[in-house]
Amino acid sequence: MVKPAHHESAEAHVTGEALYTDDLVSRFPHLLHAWPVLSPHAHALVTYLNVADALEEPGVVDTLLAADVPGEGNTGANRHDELLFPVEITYHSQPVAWVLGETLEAARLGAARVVVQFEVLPAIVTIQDAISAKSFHSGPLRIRRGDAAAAIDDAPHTLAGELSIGGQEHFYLETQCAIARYDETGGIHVESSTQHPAETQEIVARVLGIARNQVTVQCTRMGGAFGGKEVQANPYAAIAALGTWKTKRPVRVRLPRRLDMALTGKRHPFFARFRVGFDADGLLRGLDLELYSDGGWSIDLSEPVLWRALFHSDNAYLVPALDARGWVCHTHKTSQTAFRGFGGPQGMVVIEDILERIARTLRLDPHVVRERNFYSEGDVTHYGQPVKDAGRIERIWNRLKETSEFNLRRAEIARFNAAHPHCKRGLAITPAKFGISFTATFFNQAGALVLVYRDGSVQVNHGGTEMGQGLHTKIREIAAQGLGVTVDAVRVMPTRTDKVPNTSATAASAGTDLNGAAVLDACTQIRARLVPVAAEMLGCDPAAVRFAAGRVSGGSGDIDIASVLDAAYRKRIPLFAHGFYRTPEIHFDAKTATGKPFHYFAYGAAVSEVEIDGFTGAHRLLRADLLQDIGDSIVPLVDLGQIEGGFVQGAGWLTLEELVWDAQGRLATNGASTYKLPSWPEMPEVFNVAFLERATEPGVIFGSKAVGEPPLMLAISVREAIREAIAAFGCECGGPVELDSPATPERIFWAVGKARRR
Ligand code: MTE
Ligand code: LUZ
Ligand code: MOS
Repeated sequence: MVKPAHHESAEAHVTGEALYTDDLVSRFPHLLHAWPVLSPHAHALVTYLNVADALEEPGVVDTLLAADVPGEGNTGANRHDELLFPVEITYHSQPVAWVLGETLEAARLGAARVVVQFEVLPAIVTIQDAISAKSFHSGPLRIRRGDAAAAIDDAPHTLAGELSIGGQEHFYLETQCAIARYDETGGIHVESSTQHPAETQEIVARVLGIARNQVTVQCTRMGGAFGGKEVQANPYAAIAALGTWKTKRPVRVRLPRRLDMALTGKRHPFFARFRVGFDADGLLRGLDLELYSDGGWSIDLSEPVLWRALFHSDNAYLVPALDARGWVCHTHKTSQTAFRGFGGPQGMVVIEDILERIARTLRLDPHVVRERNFYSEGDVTHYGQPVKDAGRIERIWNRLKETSEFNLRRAEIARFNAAHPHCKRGLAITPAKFGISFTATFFNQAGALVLVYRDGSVQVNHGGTEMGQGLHTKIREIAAQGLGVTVDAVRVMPTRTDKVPNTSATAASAGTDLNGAAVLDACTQIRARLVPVAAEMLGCDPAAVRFAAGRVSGGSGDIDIASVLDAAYRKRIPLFAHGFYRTPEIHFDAKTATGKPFHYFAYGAAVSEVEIDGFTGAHRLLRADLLQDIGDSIVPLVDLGQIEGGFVQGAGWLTLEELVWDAQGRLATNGASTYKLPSWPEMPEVFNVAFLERATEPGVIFGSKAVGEPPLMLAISVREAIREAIAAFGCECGGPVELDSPATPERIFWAVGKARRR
């Protein structure tokens, strides 16, 4: 029996031996700790700043201010709109200055003694206020197909509505962290918990005003990232590097939880407004959609996030005429950023919300209206991309309905609900289609550097970062198969900018697709060089040479790969290679909003069953059945973990996790005590996960498919099951269930009351 491969660091994770950035602190003597001076206002001008008192604090070594920046004091990756030392404060708790101390405590006490005066300005805190004030970073972004207004006006039925969707805190277990020092040759070395070491290197070089070749960034692994470290690791790496530049000593920045939550961006809250036209069968005719995202104080990744929301406002459905427009609101809040799904989940929640409203208006079952609107083979999306493998949507749907006993359980639940006036169950099935590739086409490239030693052991360097998702585990499998060595012979090295340059963020679920293909490219080159050497040693035809698990065979011979490597070395054949991959055939024109932005789609579906208590609005997730298309899995146990974790994280976003900002723009939910995360009691009592069978994906590494983000959107079934249960409190006469997200007990309680009054 083949031993199921598990995460390469699983033992180290659970024994505590796995090293994260902050664990390296003890390796750097004379290290200084940095602490920020925070603004107590969301919008204000800094009128006076004096650090003299702070420097009197015992243990305080230095401070960092705008005048200390040798390069450009701006960490905004694209628009250069993030001053490291702002004169105008644009969100609550924004750092004004940093204090360096021999101990964290000294730095903290020093920061408290920095004197800052502010002129307070009015703050825009909500999306609604931003819309009224026309306070936008961007917009409208627009994707259109056909004449949506005419299609809606001509439709037999129309509906209009609104929906608010809350944001989400990443709550990675390891908060933002960086340690900078001078390296042995006078360059700046930064250990950073970053998904994008090349960009962290770029920003550090920018702030210090030096060339990128003077900066090395390394990421050993992250204790979770979920998009939160796609760009937002950069400013903390820059502060650490600036501190090192000024003091010539190693400097550590690590945000404790409270600061991480107050300072760093989250999933974008959205507000949607729609008008939809449909026929008596519930078939969509036209949709007019406005999406407003809350971008916070800087643009960050808000534009591509909004694009992805617009791309996914169809989910798995054919919308014959669609006019989708989006704006990024500029508010005085944290700068919202990438978060698993990257705007896709928000777009998909909106269309699923609309389909339920259509179904209940027509007194049809929501699942029937959903399946009637599915894409079929040959359809194209509103941005002009053919929906390849559209047939998989229905295949997954029908299979899951069977395995989850959907129809049988619907009948049981109807009986349960009839017998329980104050407690209702709901069952819902929802599909998910998620586009794989960075929508900014140029990001879809990757590099690798594979080093083979004469004893048959291997070091693999690639541009991807490990955040718990198992990328290194998959890369190890790929390299082992690609070279024909055992998995144990392969060591995946920490990600470093001096091994592979100009890399993309590990994001968009494409880590394995991109880096895996680059690694395979390098392995294939090395193997091709070994074939003639092995053929000569084995006395066989080169075409007959096989490499597997550290052995090389051909004809009747079978030898150790180390002997082939040694012979190749003596023939002066290089035993290392760099690999490269670029995703073929993708393109997108933002001006016309058409193209083929995605290499392929990842499909899935989920059935969720919930029970809600009419007195309290509390809900329980009784059972979840998921079916995800992951192609031919490279490491099934890792993929299973991704599907379970993604689903639970999505359910948390849609039902438990609520960000509350007060009227002054202060985040009131800045710790685990006030921000409710999913935990054991919130796990589904029955949890069945299956992979779609016969699902090889041609044109992707080993026929596999991306899995990191897509399962999160299966959690929309939980929200829809809750709406089913709420509807069950009402009469047969139907009517849409209006429910803003997240579906907290409070919102469910009020929605139940509304349903009961009908
Ligand atoms: N899984 C774990 N354990 N930790 C994470 O931080 N991030 C998710 C997903 N799964 C994440 C995770 C996000 S947002 C993405 S884009 C992908 O992993 C990135 O990795 P991949 O491209 O290698 O799948
Ligand atoms: N990051 C990005 C992403 O820069 N572009 C994307 O399209 C994307 N998609 C998902 C997650 N991160
Ligand atoms: Mo993931 S949101 O692409 O880092």
